[in-house]
Amino acid sequence: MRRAKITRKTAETEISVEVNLDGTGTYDNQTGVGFFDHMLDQLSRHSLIDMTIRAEGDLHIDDHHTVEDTGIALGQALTEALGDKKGIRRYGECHLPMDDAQVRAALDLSGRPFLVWNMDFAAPKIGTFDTELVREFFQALATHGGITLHVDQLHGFNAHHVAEAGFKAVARALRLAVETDPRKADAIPSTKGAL
Ligand SMILES: [Mn+2]
Repeated sequence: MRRAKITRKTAETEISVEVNLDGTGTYDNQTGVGFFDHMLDQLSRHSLIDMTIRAEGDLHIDDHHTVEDTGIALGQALTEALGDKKGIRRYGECHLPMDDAQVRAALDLSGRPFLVWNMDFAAPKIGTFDTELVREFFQALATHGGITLHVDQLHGFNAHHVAEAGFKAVARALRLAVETDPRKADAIPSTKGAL
């Protein structure tokens, strides 16, 4: 069963994340940050990873701790659900267009966290949401999910479209990477024998 549940509590946030890698993309995400919930829903729907996320953070300060710590907990949940990574495809990529925006995501479930980030938001805010938090989320996800993650904006001027294309591109790439490769379902996809 490739599932995990993580709970994480600090002085700044209290978060629970449940994932099922072999899901159908059903989700119930409530962080108190509307735009972020919208993005987490996209991440689930387009990766087909079921996600239930609850976050209660110090939103009276700003959204930063809530967004970053949700990325940490989701990364930890992915790591736990993937286990020894036996049989997975490991790599995934996607060019995701959304109206004016196109974002490319390429990732490796390598166990070696690394983020390459080439996104340029034309506006500092989407509604009340700080666009710089998109990077904070993916940095936390890559670090705690053990993901080598490259996200590149190829086109786009509307910040909502660019952000959403980014989440969808990563979702699609994740879907490919976590899926089982039926040609090699019994082996860890590395010549080192471990990931
Ligand atoms: Mn949208």
